[in-house]
Amino acid sequence: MTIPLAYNEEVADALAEGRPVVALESNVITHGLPYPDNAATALKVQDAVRAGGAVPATVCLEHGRIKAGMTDVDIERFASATGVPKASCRDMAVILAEGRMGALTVAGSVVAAELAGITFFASAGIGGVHRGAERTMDVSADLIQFTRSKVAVVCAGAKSILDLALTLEYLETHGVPVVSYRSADFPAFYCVSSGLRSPRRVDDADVLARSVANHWALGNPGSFLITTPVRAEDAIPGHEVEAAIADAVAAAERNGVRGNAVTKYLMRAVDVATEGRSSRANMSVLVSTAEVGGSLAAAHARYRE
Ligand code: PSU
Ligand code: MN
Repeated sequence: MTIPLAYNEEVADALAEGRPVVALESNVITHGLPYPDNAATALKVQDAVRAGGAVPATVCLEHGRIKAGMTDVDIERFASATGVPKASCRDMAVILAEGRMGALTVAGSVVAAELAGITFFASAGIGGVHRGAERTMDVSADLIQFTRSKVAVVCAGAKSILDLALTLEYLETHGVPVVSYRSADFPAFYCVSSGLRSPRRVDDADVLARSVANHWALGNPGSFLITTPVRAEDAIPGHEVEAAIADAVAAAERNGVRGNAVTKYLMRAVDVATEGRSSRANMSVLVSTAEVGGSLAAAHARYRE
């Protein structure tokens, strides 16, 4: 059997004509920002993909189908609904069988993108290895799914609520390339640098497009990670968020927050603690990753011609 896919018109036309498409996650809509900012932001992020030269395909689950390209009406419905479950790769089968709405995480989105024939995916922040994972074993399924789905993932690294050094170690062990586009360091969402050097830097979009194609021509089964940092003028210095993160991690443990609730809990706590500083950086990084994702998908589509 195959899972039914529902494409919106813009995405269906682009794929049929071989034009570049960039998948976007829907978990950020339902679990990222409050309504109505979440709906407005989702539309802005889609426009950023268009500004980069590609067609956006925000992906979600509904009515037993994978939607590849949410319409504005879909986005409004997801943004205003309450209780839409976070759908990672492990959750998709049951949510589809029950015909319910599901907001796809990065892991769920790369599964959806690959099935839909979409090569590029952009997300401001990916999941990773959590701080204290040596005790909790909390490693995001995003990383594991990167070892399985052939998708080029463009992101601004991950928030420092995670252990980014361990996140890079995991990706190295599993042979997932991490390439920083036009920067030397692995970024940390709000921050231009995580303080960690990126394993590799490439400045030329065409070389990057060829690298993505080569990765799969070499027989590799998984994703190719590309990072692009927040614009320096909108960034938050790392030391300004560090105290908030340490407090949030301690509070999560104290309050017994576990499983798939941990990430949202930590992100909320840090956003509250850095309010004012974080909202501008947040918007900036959402838009810049989507725009760079669009431009790289366009370079990749040119390279394939
Ligand atoms: N922004 C981040 N990190 C994240 C997320 C957003 O900086 O982890 C969201 C994404 O939707 C990601 C999900 O796929 O959280 C990962 O959740 P978990 O850690 O439970 O795997
Ligand atoms: Mn987890």
